[in-house]
Amino acid sequence: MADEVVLLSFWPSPFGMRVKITLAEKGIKYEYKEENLRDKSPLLLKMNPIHKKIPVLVHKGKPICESLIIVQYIDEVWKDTCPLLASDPYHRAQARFWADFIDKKIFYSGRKTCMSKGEETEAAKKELIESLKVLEGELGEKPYLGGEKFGYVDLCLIPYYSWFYSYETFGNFNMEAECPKLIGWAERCLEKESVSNSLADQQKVYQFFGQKRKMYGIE
Ligand code: GS8
Repeated sequence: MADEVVLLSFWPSPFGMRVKITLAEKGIKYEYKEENLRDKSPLLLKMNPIHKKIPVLVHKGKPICESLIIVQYIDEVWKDTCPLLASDPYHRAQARFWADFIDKKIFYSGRKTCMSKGEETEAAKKELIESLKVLEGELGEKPYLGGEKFGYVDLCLIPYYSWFYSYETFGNFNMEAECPKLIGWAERCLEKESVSNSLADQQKVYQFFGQKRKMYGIE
């Protein structure tokens, strides 16, 4: 029911996009509330008083915070439709390892690539490309990071596709030349409506970073 599930998010956030994909995969109807992170709503402050960050899922009035925890919560509560984590404990542990790797390695180096200049950009870009290549190695010849079908690790990483154009433009490199298999994987993921309908537009994200760079005097 629409009034049972509410998502508080901010459109360019890869963390928020993860939750949108998960809700779409499960076919869950929900109310979406866009947050202004410069003027956070009383609801966000009430629902996530510790970190005051999006995304927050509010289910039957109760908040769940942190994107990976939200995705796992949804997978556990709506367990009969389209399971995202494997049932085998070892495979679950492996998937959690890679999600953790993505959180530690991709977000910050990617953001720095878009929000810095000179040597700082070069260092961030190097870390970003190295980490993406590690993920490409993990993908190997499989269609998805989750194996034969789209799963938890795929939905953790694919939101960064929305940032790829910004990475290569601000970082001055070519994603497809550096990580061709990852681009093939991203295109495969995008064939799914749950993904294509949930991702932010690459050009819009680029404009968003452009504005932020002006605001922070990086240009
Ligand atoms: C990260 C959420 C986050 O950084 C998760 O949900 O997985 N580990 C968390 N959210 C950012 C927006 S995305 O850059 C946020 O809400 N920032 C607001 C602030 O820091 O004030």
